[in-house]
Amino acid sequence: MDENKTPKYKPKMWFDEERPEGYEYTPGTFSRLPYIKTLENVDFVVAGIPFDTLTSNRPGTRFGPQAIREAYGGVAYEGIGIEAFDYLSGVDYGDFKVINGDTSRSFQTITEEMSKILKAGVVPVILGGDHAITYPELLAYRDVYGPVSLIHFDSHTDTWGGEESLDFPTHGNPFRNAILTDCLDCEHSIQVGMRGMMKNEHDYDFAREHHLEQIFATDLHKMGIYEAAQKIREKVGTNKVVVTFDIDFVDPAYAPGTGTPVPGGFTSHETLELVRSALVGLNIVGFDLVEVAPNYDPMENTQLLANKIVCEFINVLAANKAGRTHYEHFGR
Ligand SMILES: [Mn+2]
Repeated sequence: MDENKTPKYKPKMWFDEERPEGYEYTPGTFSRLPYIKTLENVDFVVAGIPFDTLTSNRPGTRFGPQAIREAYGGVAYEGIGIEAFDYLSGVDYGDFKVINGDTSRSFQTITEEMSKILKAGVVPVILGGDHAITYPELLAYRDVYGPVSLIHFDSHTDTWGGEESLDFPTHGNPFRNAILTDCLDCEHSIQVGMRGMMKNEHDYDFAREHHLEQIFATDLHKMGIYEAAQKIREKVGTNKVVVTFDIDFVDPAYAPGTGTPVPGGFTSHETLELVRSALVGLNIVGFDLVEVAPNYDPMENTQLLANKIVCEFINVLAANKAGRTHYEHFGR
């Protein structure tokens, strides 16, 4: 982020009196940010990728981005304890023009759009979409930054598939494909929350062969949030890091609106506290939050929590820009 950027774009409420031109309150944007497709004078953009063609189980994440936007929570002071828009400027960048059913063109669009954002020095905050989208995102990170560290919250490893996985991307193999195409610095990456859909013990072999550390859900429950946060921070160090968050990391009691839910996960509070304590102070170059399928949650709790997690991503960026090195409640 460019320290010299003047904060310019921030949420506007209907009752705000000052409304510079082009700054009208726009309904249905993320956190009531202005909907402007610009990379000028912004630290981050929120963008949707409504693509769910590569879902293996129950579809519906193409409806995720707008559902997350409309589950309005707003970027709040509590938690990290920062007024994010004192430090940041951001916009709702709209959705990437993906075409469900056309994977190759959609992937190309995702990589091109991501590259534009990254080359402008802007942090993308992506709303998915199924997890397949993270692979073409990571191709853009690789092209701009070289191999990056990854912090991957999920109940699944998403490293499935065999020799043919590059020809047959799914939402179950984005990280296999990212590793096969040298997108990741595996020695400084970590997967957290794994518990789902293992066919047998060999499902973890690929990650282990590539020295990709995993914290399983059972171990995370035992060690607790703060010890896990410390492990994540030590793993990543000062590397450039991409954060990818599959909503099914959270227990389906709190987030049932997803295609492949797995019981035995984490509460809303544990999730938010882990995000805050793990991420503040890291050299984060981008986020995505994927796999919200609002059609399986008529109560809208899933999309509300997803909205809150994304708000915390933005608070982390603000804390980083403010020069904070860690989350102040960490370990207390
Ligand atoms: Mn998953």
